[in-house]
Amino acid sequence: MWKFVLIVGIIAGLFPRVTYAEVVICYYGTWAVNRPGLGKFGVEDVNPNLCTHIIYAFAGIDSNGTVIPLDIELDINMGNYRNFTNLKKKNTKLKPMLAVGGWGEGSAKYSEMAADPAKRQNFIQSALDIIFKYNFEGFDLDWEYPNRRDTVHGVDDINNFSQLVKEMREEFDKHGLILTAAVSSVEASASQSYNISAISKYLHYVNLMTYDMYGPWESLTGHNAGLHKGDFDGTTPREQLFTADVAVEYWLREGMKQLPTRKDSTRGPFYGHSFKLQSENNSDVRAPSNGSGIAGPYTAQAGLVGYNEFCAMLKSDPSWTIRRDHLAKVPYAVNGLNWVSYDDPESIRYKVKYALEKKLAGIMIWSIETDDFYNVCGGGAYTLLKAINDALY
Ligand SMILES: *[C@@H]1O[C@H](CO)[C@@H](O)[C@H](O)[C@H]1NC(C)=O
Ligand SMILES: *[C@@H]1O[C@H](CO)[C@@H](O)[C@H](O)[C@H]1NC(C)=O
Ligand SMILES: *[C@@H]1O[C@H](CO)[C@@H](O)[C@H](O)[C@H]1NC(C)=O
Ligand SMILES: *[C@@H]1O[C@H](CO)[C@@H](O)[C@H](O)[C@H]1NC(C)=O
Ligand SMILES: *[C@@H]1O[C@H](CO)[C@@H](O)[C@H](O)[C@H]1NC(C)=O
Ligand SMILES: CC(=O)N[C@H]1CO[C@H](CO)[C@@H](O)[C@@H]1O
Repeated sequence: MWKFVLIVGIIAGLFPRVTYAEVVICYYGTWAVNRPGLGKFGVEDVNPNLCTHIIYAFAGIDSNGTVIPLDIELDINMGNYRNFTNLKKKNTKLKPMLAVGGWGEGSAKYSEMAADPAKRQNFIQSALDIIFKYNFEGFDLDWEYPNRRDTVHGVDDINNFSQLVKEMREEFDKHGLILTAAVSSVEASASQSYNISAISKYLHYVNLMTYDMYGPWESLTGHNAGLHKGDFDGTTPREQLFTADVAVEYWLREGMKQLPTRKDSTRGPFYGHSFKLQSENNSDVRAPSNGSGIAGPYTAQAGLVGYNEFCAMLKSDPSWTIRRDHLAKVPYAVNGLNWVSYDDPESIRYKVKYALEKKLAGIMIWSIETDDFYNVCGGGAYTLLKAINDALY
């Protein structure tokens, strides 16, 4: 593996510090190829020079644990797997990987697969088959989540997942393949799903999903991905624990490794959550909220907006007010009853700086197809990815 070593100058404090980062891991939600207008994002729209690893989301599994394409027409018949791994021809250092799982796959099949030695072998061998057939260079496990949701084997999922990761790494090492996993980040969730020290031994990178901390499913507004405790945070356990930095500290304490010995990365979201306020009179963080707010024109899902969609709204409608939570290091925007928590180049730079300070392996992005890849908003094409790369290198 290659490694970037950088010096980012003097971090506020007593001494200059050398910092490292080696990865920008980019998830690509391949369904974006079906979005209308300027929201359409196909493999040909990927800038292969702004990521070190790019992950195709998602493959699934069948009831035997066999890895299967979730969209055979797109993935196979239309050549999307092949086109995706061909991105390597444009950047020979790029590592194209395939993610299996995701929210839509649920937990049950994965719980069954991980509990059964034969199905685990089936899973690993079929993963290898796809990897070799289509020239992927690694695999990302997105089981959402062991011992949660519609799990079959409950708490046994924890050790079974460790076992799966161990067996998979042993097999992958024979072929020089990369193994990563996307994991829930905050202690309240992660402690139900993982033996962190066990999986940290076998994963090349741990992709911490440090987002969805607050969303429109709750009765109060809050940051999707606050880096630190914010201006409005009180002393409840919820407010004390649901931030990216507290989640990272938890994982480090439990055995996730830092550079240069080992590698893990934290994740920045390229989307925001939208809320509907109960009253214009209270539009702060922790204001009473009444469900999902605006949807984006391309992602078309109430309660969620891509950065590309939201920056265009901010640009075209002057009635939005942007505020910043100076402690949490994230912006939010208010317009009448509409309230949106999101990330922008400034908040992304803080996250990169934090990752460097903590000697994490780098930054993970969910997901590149909602970046402003066409420069609709004037921040430059691939605004957020560029901000990450500029801050890192
Ligand atoms: C699972 O494996 C069994 C035994 O090999 C086979 O009969 C069955 O068709 C498989 N199921 C799927 C969904 O492929
Ligand atoms: C894959 O690339 C080929 C050749 O450029 C192209 O004809 C095809 O449409 C691409 N497939 C997809 C799904 O974009
Ligand atoms: C977690 O894994 C470690 C390392 O494999 C092991 O020593 C420890 O006993 C496990 N913890 C639990 C609670 O199973
Ligand atoms: C919440 O929204 C619904 C309509 O979606 C409205 O009928 C209700 O009055 C609102 N509740 C509050 C407390 O604002
Ligand atoms: C907002 O505040 C104004 C002035 O205090 C008050 O008249 C109004 O009823 C309040 N609106 C709501 C929805 O609480
Ligand atoms: C390694 C391990 O803990 N295996 C367990 C996986 O789950 C099954 C079903 O609950 C258990 O029987 C195994 O002991």
